[in-house]
Amino acid sequence: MATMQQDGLIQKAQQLQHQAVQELQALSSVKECEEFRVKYLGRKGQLAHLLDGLKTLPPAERAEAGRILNALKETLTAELEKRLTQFALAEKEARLRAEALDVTLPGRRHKLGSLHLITQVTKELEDIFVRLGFEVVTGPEVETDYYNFEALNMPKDHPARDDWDSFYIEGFDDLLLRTHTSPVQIRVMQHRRPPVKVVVPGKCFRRDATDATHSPVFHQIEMLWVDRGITLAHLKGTILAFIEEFFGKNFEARFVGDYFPFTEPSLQVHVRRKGSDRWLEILGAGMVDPAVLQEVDYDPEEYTGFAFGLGVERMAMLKYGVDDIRMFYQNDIRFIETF
Ligand code: FA5
Repeated sequence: MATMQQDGLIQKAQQLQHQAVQELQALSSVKECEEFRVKYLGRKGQLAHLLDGLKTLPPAERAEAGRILNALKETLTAELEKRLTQFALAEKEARLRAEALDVTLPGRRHKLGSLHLITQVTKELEDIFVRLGFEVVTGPEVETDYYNFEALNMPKDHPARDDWDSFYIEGFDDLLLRTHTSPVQIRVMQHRRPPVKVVVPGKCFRRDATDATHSPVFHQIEMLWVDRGITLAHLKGTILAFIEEFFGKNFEARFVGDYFPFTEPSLQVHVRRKGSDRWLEILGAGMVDPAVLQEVDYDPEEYTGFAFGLGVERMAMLKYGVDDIRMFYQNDIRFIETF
């Protein structure tokens, strides 16, 4: 027969069970399950509180009351675990659903950049010259007066210097931004004996008025071939070969007499699309002047050579039908994307 005290405890246990089962059914998340566990099954929870009450029972009754409370604890724990597993599973599924990739969505396109047309044309020309047996070398953009003028047969008072007016480096009378790639001819020949067969791509700078065919910064490719027995025929043959290779058969070239202090004889080359009435000057050329060969200790009786310097922008303008050189530098994306 149950005593009063035991009755009280069992009654409380039943109330607790009733309330807990109701709450269990209302649980809706893992978090709420955790709160439930603390409230009922935790160290300071309601069940622990009832278990504490066992101490107040007479020893003979404790066993029975303890069994009831332990059974309740087991029931609540098992139910809670069941709910917890359900929610954990549901929450995992929801998370996976949220993270799922929709592989049917169209991808985001990344725009691929490309080389600037001037760089493309420079590379294309370098490739042609390399196939013709030339080696690519480069030189400094800031030059001394000696390499830019003096060694190229243009002493200080030479009037031809006026054609190549440049930008001088403040505080250094002797230093300027090179006006052409020809100074690299001297730099190469000073360090090598013939045969010399090089091409020199690079930037040049001039105080030229800007117009449709002139820019104060532009690109040249210099070509130099010095060896025994080089003649004007080699010069013409090489120029015609690379022009045909670069432009194809729809263009034609003409040679026109010119003057450069560092070549003798000198000439310039014009190119036009067949059928067009507009020629464009693309390069200056000539046989290396004996005075230049002597400057680098080559014997002009033994060696001869030819050189030319072509304007890369002009080549690109002709081939790709660009009417104004300024288009290359304005960075208009519609123009850049065309090539
Ligand atoms: C020279 O610069 C000589 N050094 C070329 C040379 C080399 C002659 C070796 C003989 C032997 P010129 O100033 O003509 O020459 O320039 C050569 C080419 O560079 C021109 O035909 C033109 O295509 C290009 N060019 C010259 N100035 C400009 C400029 N301001 N803007 C764009 N292109 C230019």
